Amino acid sequence: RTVRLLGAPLDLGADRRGVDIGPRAIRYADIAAELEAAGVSCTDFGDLRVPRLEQCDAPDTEDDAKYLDEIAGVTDELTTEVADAIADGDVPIALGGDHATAMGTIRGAARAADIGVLWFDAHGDYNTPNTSPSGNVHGMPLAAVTGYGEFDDLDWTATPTVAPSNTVIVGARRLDDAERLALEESDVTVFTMLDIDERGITAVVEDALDIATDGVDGIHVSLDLDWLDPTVAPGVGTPVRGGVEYREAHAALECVANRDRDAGLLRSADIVEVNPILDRNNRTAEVAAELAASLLGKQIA
Ligand code: DIR
Ligand code: MN
Ligand code: MN
Ligand code: MN
Repeated sequence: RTVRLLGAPLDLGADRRGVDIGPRAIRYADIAAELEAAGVSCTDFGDLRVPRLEQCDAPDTEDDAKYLDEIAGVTDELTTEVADAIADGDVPIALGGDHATAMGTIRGAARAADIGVLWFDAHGDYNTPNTSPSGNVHGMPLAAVTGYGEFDDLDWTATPTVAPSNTVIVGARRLDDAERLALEESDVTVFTMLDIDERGITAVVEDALDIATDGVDGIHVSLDLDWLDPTVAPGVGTPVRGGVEYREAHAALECVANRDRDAGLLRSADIVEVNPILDRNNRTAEVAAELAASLLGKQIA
């Protein structure tokens, strides 16, 4: 098995600058060596071209989805790259960049097969241009790929790319009000931190896997580093206290890997929101690289 790394130095979807350096930081943390230690070979296809924020027209203050056009261009290219990687038999991992990246990876993976999605995040990322309090597109990708809400000019959002009933958020602890209501109305499953507290991470992830894989051919794993507690992963733009601990994170991804080993489920992944400017000694990128290895089957013993 070969992982194909695709750098997506996208920072147009988030407010805090620096997340565009994330792909580099994850490479410096030696994700390739971590994966090879997991027995997986790794090829690096370099970075997608992303317009620099300074080159873009400034959004006006009323803009309800800032830089959506530019982001759409980048994610369209990522869609093609991801679909190509899967067609070649590789497992593409997109290195973000902000979480808007996932619109590209998920669409690419969904071209080849019906997939479910596991969304590891403190947030729901289920805002739409109409509900978003921030106008930041990184808070919207899950709505876009499940076909919820109106995204001007993103024609592909008119139909679901993945079924909401195969979409599961794990570790949520900060949802915006309208976002929470929309998730309740939807068929998306949300496991909060309280679910993890009460039942333990592995029981929750096993349930999430049952839901995500029901009736589909494979899964996409989307890992926002702010899923982890900020003491473990400080280098993120929107930290929220009370996240999963280091060992819980590994256990979660090991559960996914175990299911994958039995059933060959993992189609693609993204590892996003690593912001080296806000990090301490590249710690968050190191955690990201280690978690990638767990996802691809690295075992402690
Ligand atoms: C917030 C932040 N809900 C928004 N979202 C983040 O801007 O829509 N997602 N940070 O990971
Ligand atoms: Mn996110
Ligand atoms: Mn988040
Ligand atoms: Mn529901």
